[in-house]
Amino acid sequence: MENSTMLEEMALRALDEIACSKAMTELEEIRIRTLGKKGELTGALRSMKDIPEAERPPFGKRINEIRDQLTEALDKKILEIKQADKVVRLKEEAIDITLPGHKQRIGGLHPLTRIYYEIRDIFVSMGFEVMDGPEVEYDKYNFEMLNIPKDHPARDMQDTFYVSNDIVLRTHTSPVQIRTMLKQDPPIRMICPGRVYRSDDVDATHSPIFNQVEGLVVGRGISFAHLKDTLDRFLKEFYGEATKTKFRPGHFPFTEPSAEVDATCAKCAGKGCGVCKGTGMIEVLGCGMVHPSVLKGCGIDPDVYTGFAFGLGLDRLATIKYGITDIRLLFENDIRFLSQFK
Ligand code: 2U9
Repeated sequence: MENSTMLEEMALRALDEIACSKAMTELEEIRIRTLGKKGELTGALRSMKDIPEAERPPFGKRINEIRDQLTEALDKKILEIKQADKVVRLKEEAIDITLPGHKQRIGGLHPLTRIYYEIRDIFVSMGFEVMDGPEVEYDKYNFEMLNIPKDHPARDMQDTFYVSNDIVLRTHTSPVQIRTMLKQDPPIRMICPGRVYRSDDVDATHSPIFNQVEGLVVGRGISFAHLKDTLDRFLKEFYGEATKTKFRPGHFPFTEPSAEVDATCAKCAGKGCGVCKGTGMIEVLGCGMVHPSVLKGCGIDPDVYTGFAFGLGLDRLATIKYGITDIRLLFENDIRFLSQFK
């Protein structure tokens, strides 16, 4: 067959194949076969020497035209395939943003933490500082320096967890006040929150681990009137402005005089209910003027300075405030219980 006819046929076939191809690999094969160094067009160029000289220029020109035509067709097809690939890829990678998202479960504060924060904020607003101390404590700080001698019933083996002869798990947060008075001169205005330990059997109202907030104010001329007004103010802030308070005589080894304080029952507003056993009042804290020998033991002259202290049980306040009938719920971390406090 004549060279020029073969060239035209080759060109038509190649163009047809380019038009029909669906993949980059196919196009690459066609490119190598037609335009490559050992390809069909190079072959045609070489065959020029076999044709009459007069026919060579138009034949050569035609080869160049076909090279341009094939290059153009290949480039165009490459672009088309790339675009088609992109459409497929975008389709595959598409994210359905109309799907509903996963709902995040947002936690809440533990009821004890909530109550503590409320109490802390009230005292901080009155100028009290928050102090911390160890839960494993010297017998000396937990008992001795608080006027609790060796034969006092509060030191009974049944009440206290002894770590060794002179080290205990603190039975109240009072040693934090002792530590503060030992290292800080009056005036002192502090609260100390924290976990305390007593060797109690567990039941609906008792736990060997519970939580207290205690407070201490020491300064010149601090009197029972300061104590009464501070705690009355605190209880009105905590339970509501309508709350009434009653200070009854009490007894603690570390305070003299001492008092136990009742507040209007928040559940029935003083009318009498199950929570307050019909009395309309409920015992919420203990307090008193710091015993002179406690001040003295901490290097504070009781003839110059006086002070008052108070203590409250957080767990008890939480059960009263939220109507919780079993203290164990506060320690079991059952999500069905906790999720009610959001
Ligand atoms: C120092 C001096 C005095 C702290 C006080 C109470 C009264 C009190 C109880 C409340 C309920 C303990 O958790 S509870 O069972 N506490 O009634 N606490 S006065 O007196 C102090 C503390 C430290 C140096």
